[in-house]
Formats: sequence, structure tokens, C-alpha cells
Amino acid sequence: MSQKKFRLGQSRTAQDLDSREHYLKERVVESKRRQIRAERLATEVEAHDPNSMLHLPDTAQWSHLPQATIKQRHSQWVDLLLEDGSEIRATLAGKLKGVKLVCGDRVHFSSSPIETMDDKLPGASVVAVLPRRSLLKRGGIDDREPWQLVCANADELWICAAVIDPPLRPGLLERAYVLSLDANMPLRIIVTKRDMASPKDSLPELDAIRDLEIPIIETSAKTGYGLDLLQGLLHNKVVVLLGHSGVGKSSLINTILPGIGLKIGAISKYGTGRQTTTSANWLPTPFGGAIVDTPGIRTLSVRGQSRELLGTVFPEFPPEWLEDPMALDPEDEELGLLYPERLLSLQRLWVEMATRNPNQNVYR
Ligand SMILES: Nc1nc2c(ncn2[C@@H]2O[C@H](COP(=O)(O)OP(=O)(O)OP(=O)(O)O)[C@@H](O)[C@H]2O)c(=O)[nH]1
Ligand SMILES: [Mg+2]
Repeated sequence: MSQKKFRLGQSRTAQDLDSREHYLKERVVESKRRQIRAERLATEVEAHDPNSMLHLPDTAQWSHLPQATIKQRHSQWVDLLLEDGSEIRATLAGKLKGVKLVCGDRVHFSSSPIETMDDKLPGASVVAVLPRRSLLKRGGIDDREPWQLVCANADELWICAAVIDPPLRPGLLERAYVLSLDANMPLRIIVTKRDMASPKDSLPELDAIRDLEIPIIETSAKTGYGLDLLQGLLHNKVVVLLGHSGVGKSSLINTILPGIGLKIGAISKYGTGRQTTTSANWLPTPFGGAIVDTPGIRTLSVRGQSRELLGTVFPEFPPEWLEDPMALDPEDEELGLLYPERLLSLQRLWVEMATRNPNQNVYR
């Protein structure tokens, strides 16, 4: 039996009586709501302006204040790494409203206590952000937030992939290549947990991308294999580690920087959807740079990235294929593809770069 819905505080009879009036009123309210939403979407964020979230205000008037690096971002405050290696916690000054700060940002801070009613709030406050040397970002999940910022002022991106658990997926590596090109940062592929596959296993999953001239380094945090090579690469450099949850990013850092004691996930954790590391963490190294540990990612979105980057990511395809890859069929034997999955990948990235968020609720 279907039951009639009625609102709290309204009797069934009353609702029956003015149902038509009520219906009209609801329609007016809904139309107004739609209008407001449309206005909001007509801003630059709606136009998916890649820089709308990245503008930084002028810092000149704050240059007398000391500088620090954002070590870790929390929702209410940030942990700052000072020049002398010490750390302090700071809030964000109102002047920075609308600026998206990220791990690695260089900031000016004021250590004079700000007036606050809450004793729990830190005494220092960040007042200005310096221009970024580099900015690693990935496509956002929502059109109100076109980009998810990963790290500022880093030199290299190391994408970590385990030989097993979680499985090695070349698709993620291609995506990381797009992001590294966008940020103008060299990319290295770090294969982790090498001890979990036989030494004879040549890792054929990577064959399709071996010709890309991206260095591939095989490592094991358990046996120490390949770690001296990594240490050698860390001199005077800031390196961001990125990869699925559980590939062993934090384990790798714990071995490279003994005594740092980062939290490591349980072996059976893979697939639970929970990350062990929960926010990007800038860790200075004794080699004159830093390693940035990041929370595990599910995927790397390339929404909003330029399609022009695809020519570098897929150099084996003729330029005319890159103009409209969707016209090609990866299963067409006449194309003579050595790795048909690469064309499929190209098509996927091509479409995703121009897509909008499917969850967005636009009335047009
Ligand atoms: N056999 C083996 N296991 C490893 C290796 N490195 C890491 N592990 C294991 O993999 C699991 C996950 O390691 P984590 O270092 O927490 O992985 P993570 O990438 O930092 O994960 P998130 O912080 O969630 O992103 C742990 O149980 C580690 O013991 C390795 O080289 N060999
Ligand atoms: Mg971790």
C-alpha cells in the first residue's frame, strides 16, 4: 500500500488543502536555488581555470618576518620546519583566506602570539606564502576544487609500485608521468618489495614502458636491495614519493633515514581502503634535501591536464594519432601494435583530461 508523505508539523488535512499552493512555493524556492548555483558555477572555477587555485598574493610587505617550510598540513593548522631544524605549529592568518597551502610551501610566519580565546590554538601564525619553485598537482574530485595539490617546491617525483601486493599497474605510472611533466619535475619509477618476486622474474608488466627512458629502480626495504642507489640520488634534492597505499613508501623512508620511525601499515591491510600515512610529510635528509612521504593514492586523476603532454608520454605513436586517438581501435591488427594496451591507455587519458566531474550537479 502506498503511503502519502507529509511534513512534520503539518496535518494530513492541511497538506491536502494547500497542496497546490505548497507545490508552487517549492518550485519557486527550487528555481532560486538553481539560479544561485548557476551563478556560482559561472566563476572561473567553473571554467576549470587551471590557475584559479594557484594564485599567491604578493609577499613584499612581510619580507621582514622569518621564513619556514610547511612540513605537514592539518585541517586547522600547519607544522612548520624552521631554518634551524626545529618545528612549530602555526595557524593560518585571515589574509591567506582562499590560498591553498600545501606541504613544501615556503612561508613567512609571525611568532608573536595571536589573540585567541582557545588555549589549544598554536601561538604562531602563517602570514604569507612565497612563490613556488614547482607545484605537483593532480586532478581534483570536484569542480569546485579543480586541483588537489600534492607538494610544492620539490625537485623530483618518485612513483612507487610494488611487484606484488598491491599489484603492479603500468597505468598509474603513465599518469604519474603526465603529472611530472606538468610540474616540470623528472620522474623515476621505484619498484618496491623486490624480495617478493623471484630474482629471475623480469617484471614483464613494465615492458611496455621500458622504452620511455624513465629510470626504473628496483628496491626492497626488507633486504636493503637498491637502497644505496636511492641514497645517492637524494643529494641536495627534494623528492616526493607517491604510490598506492601499502606499496611501502614509508618503509622505504624508514630504511633510508634510520631513526625517523614512520608508521608502517599491517601486511594484510591492502584493499581495506585505509592509508597508514594520512598527510604529506616533508622529512629533511642528512643529504641536503628532503623526502616527502605522502598518503597512498587510489588513482591519479589527469582531469584538466593539457593533452599536449601525451606526445611525450606516448612517443611511439605518430602525431596524427594523438590528434584523435578515439578514432582508432586498439584491437585493429592492421595498426601493428606491439602493446595494444598502450593505445587503450592513451584513449583513457585523452578522454579524462577533458572530462568534467561526473558527480557535479549542474542544472543547464
Ligand atoms: N616483503 C616486503 N614487505 C614490505 C616491503 N616494504 C614494505 N613492506 C610491507 O608493506 C606494508 C605496507 O608498508 P607501508 O610502508 O606502510 O606502505 P605505504 O606505501 O607507506 O602505505 P600508506 O602509508 O598507506 O600509503 C607493511 O606491512 C610493510 O612491512 C619490502 O620491501 N618487502
Ligand atoms: Mg605510508
